[in-house]
Amino acid sequence: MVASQAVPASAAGPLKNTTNRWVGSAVAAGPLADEADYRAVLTREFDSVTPENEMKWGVVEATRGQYDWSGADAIVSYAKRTGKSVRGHTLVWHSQLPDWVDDLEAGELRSTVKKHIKTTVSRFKGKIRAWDVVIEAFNEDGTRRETVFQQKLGDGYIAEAFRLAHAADPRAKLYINDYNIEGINPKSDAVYELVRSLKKKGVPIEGVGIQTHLALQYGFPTTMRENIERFARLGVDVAITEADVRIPQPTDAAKLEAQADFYEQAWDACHAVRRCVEFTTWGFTDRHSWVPGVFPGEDDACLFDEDLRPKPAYHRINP
Ligand code: 9MR
Repeated sequence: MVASQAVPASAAGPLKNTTNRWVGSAVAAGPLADEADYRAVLTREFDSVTPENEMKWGVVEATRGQYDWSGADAIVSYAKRTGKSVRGHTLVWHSQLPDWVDDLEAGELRSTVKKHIKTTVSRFKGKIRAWDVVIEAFNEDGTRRETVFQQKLGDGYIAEAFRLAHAADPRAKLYINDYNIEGINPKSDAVYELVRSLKKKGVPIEGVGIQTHLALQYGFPTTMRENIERFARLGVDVAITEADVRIPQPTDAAKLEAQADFYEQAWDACHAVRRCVEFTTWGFTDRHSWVPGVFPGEDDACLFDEDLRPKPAYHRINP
């Protein structure tokens, strides 16, 4: 099969060797274990991995007090074997929460979040380059999302999460992370203001993760570079953490070129700013992608097709 061949997809060499940024992908433990061709392309092209679901609270502690680290451990040990960096994902998120967390009253929720952060971060201490500590905390209009954490713990839950994560692994780079904050808009303004105030208070926040889930029909966020620059000026790193570009079906050659334009613009926006240190995609093959399940009628968002052949977008960023 084309995909398992040892030669890189580009004459220039693998994607990871073309830049001094981390080049990552979200990884799922299932195909990593079961599909040799998936593993081969991942190993060849990327130098960082983000567990797509395997470190989420709902996965590691679905039943209170009973931990399942099998998927997370498998990905972290793959990374060690193959010399890859790991981005930890994610500690405090309103989605994929275990059911039992919803019913806790404030005091117990606070101590439970504390235990969750301490347990998870300590377990992988020294093995995680960067953690997505809090993700998706804002609404599109820049107000705080009314999550269980916001409602019961109040505004301070974010600073608290960063302090706890830092105590558990002082060397991991700690990030806040969100989607639809690629360009300058009310939501990215809110993240900007939050980072500024946390830095001022001495909260250990070191990065902003810009997910970069894009879709052809919404156009490219043209202020992306400017936005990355303003975050960098606050004295934090920036990472592109979940890039993909959805195509309204059916896919054709023109749409694949348009997708390549989007990837190239996002790649260039990151590379224009010294403090943009990572470009991670949310999966690398259309064979396994969250997109069609969540956006019916949209698909083919990744750099490689279902047969692991590089698409025009790949060749655009690695000519
Ligand atoms: O790709 C992930 C998918 O497999 C899960 O079912 C989903 C659960 O909500 O989460 C997806 O990943 C999300 C990520 O963790 C946070 N940002 C948005 C991603 C896409 O939904």
